[in-house]
Amino acid sequence: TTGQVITCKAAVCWAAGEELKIEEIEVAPPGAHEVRVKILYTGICHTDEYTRSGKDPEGVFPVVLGHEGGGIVESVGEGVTNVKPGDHVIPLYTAECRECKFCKSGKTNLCGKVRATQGQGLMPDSTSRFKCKGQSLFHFMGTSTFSQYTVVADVSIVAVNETAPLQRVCLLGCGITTAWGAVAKLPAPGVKDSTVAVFGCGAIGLGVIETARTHGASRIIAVDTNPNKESWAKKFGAQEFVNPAQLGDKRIQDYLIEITDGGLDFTFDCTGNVNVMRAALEACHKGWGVSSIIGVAPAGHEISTRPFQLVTGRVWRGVAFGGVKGRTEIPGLVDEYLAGKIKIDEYVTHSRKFEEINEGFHDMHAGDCIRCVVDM
Ligand code: NAD
Ligand code: AHE
Ligand code: ZN
Repeated sequence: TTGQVITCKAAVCWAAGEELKIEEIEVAPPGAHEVRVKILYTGICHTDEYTRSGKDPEGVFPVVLGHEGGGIVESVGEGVTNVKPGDHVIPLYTAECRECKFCKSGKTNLCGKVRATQGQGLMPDSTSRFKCKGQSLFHFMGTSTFSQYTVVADVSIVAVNETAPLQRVCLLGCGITTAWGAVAKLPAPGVKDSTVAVFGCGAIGLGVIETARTHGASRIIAVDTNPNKESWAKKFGAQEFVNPAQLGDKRIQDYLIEITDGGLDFTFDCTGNVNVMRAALEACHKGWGVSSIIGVAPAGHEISTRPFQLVTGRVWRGVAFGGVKGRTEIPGLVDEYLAGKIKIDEYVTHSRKFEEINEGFHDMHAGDCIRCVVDM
């Protein structure tokens, strides 16, 4: 069966730094090994704002942003076997082909199959499925969930339990999974009986705090320059909160080393600020402290520290999508949410209609928003 072009609404970012504009767009049918999805809900992640603002070196425009979505399969192209029309699905910005060198290594969740074209804003055949006013639009992160219909590669989608509310489990498409995996997938024994400091208490940082708590961390210190985040951090399981802006001349890393008898076992950067990344590394305990970078830094920004910090046994690492293999692991995370073992509802502070998506971006800047879910 040859599919038809679908006309629907999408939020288009025409140029870096511009607000999104709701436009009527045309969405081509899925090609071979592609899936067309009706997106019902999408979260807004700080990474969408990062690319919209022009700070992403991979940013291309005009583009349909969005990567934290939930929807229903509308149609599938030739050769698709992992999902079928009607399935409830979560698009995956980290694909899982199970065939490439990365997937077969057993060492990483990064997949090589579609990443190159994904980074160029294109489908795997190097073309786009989106058109607006006769002009081609770029895809984003292989997902483009800010459209009522999107097309994704079959390796970039997973079906989940249909009884799960998509307005909640869409957040497993990025933020909550990222945070969960960054902690839960550390090599054993992980954070059990260990001290942890979390820099940045947005959805990512709060998810790290929550997962550190459920995985038996003995002490969790939250760090944020926004004083309103103290109650949030404590609600999710931090015992202590430090505002680095209130330490006078003292550097945050020196303060943390002082109050922890030499530094933390584990630290996490959930800000994307390279100075914070340095502080998080240097707040680690000599000999064994491990610092994970989760935040995404603007184009041109680089990290630095004295190599002596690493020579003396601290480890600097980073993690994308929590190290999670989406097709294999997301269905289980959805079931854990349904069983009450993973929080999602608690992160949703704002809900917006599609027409108000720009307000959703403004909500993020206001500082009292953890996650905004947009009803498409
Ligand atoms: P957010 O903006 O909601 O949260 C960031 C928090 O950091 C805010 O509470 C802010 O007050 C705090 N902060 C800012 N500057 C600080 C400083 N100097 N010291 C301490 N705290 C500071 O963002 P989010 O959605 O939680 O995302 C956090 C970061 O993670 C972003 O950079 C995002 O792009 C990135 N991210 C990465 C992945 C991945 O796979 N690696 C996945 C999702 C998000
Ligand atoms: N395009 C940026 C890199 C952005 C980045 O690091 N993205 C994370 C996910 S952030 C989700 O909110 C990621 O998955 N990275 C691994 C990958 O393959 O992109 C740049 O600097 O070019
Ligand atoms: Zn994200």
